Amino acid sequence: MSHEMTRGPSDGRGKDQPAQDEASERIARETTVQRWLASIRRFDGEAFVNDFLSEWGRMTTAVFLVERVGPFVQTVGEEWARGDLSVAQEHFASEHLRYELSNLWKPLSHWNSHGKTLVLATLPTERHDLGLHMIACIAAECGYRLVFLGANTPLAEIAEAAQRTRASRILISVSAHGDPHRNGAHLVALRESVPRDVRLIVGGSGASTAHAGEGIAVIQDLASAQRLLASPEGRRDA
Ligand code: B12
Repeated sequence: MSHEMTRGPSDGRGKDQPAQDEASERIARETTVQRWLASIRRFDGEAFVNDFLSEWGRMTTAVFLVERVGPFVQTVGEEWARGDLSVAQEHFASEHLRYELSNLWKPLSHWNSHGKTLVLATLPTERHDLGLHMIACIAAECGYRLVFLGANTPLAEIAEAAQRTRASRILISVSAHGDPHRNGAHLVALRESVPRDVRLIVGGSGASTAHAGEGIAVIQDLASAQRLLASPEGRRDA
């Protein structure tokens, strides 16, 4: 968790204050998710985007991703799985998220054109790329130039892109869908096809500690990734 994510009252308020703050934050999170869902249900992209950007303006990007976007994506997945959200509504939500998240990280990445380079991709057959856009927002804010390959990328091409751009790290997002064994085999193959000094970082709800190994780091949450990418140590070896 970043400092902003965990900060508590420092103004001498009562001891019940943190619990109250937590409760009001939970309510704010849930009402935002419900408002966003209502816009998606009626295919009202303008209302969704206005609300999305207004929430983003109220907090740090990391907090916004963890406290707003993550819970929203989770709820979209649950409602879709229950049949309470149609395929069209889920697609509509995903398309808007991809576009808006890209708009958050792309200008920063261009601004960082002289920064260290990271390659971002999902493994073959993995079509879920929203987690990749989320980590892209964090990485761009930390000063990196991003080479975003997106979903379902052949391993050889991820490796080639990393080599050609002299990337210091490859970030891979793995969703809850997919075969962990096959993903593990892909990661080992990718690891073997890039030089040792290129770090491989794997994240997302489908990333398991079983995937970690020599030269493969597993980071499951955005806050830890932010700490790693922002730390002087991380940036020195990046
Ligand atoms: C949107 C969506 C889709 C869209 C994807 C569109 C897109 N552009 O991404 C489409 C329609 C394509 C789709 C397809 C499918 N989907 Co889908 N989908 C989702 C949904 C709602 C969001 C997926 C997503 O992007 N998650 C990724 C991020 C946002 O979440 P996360 O993995 O927890 O990542 C977090 C962190 O771990 C971190 N992180 C993520 N990546 C990285 C990387 C690094 C390096 C780091 C440090 C951190 C990090 O950031 C995130 C924020 O905290 C999920 C619901 C869910 N809860 O995820 C279902 C879900 C993943 N899908 C599911 C299914 C079943 C499918 C399909 C099989 C459906 C079908 N029958 O066709 C296909 C499979 C497609 C494929 N081959 O990949 C299931 C999987 C269940 C399971 N355990 O197998 C889910 C969980 C829905 C559900 N509740 O049942 N899906």
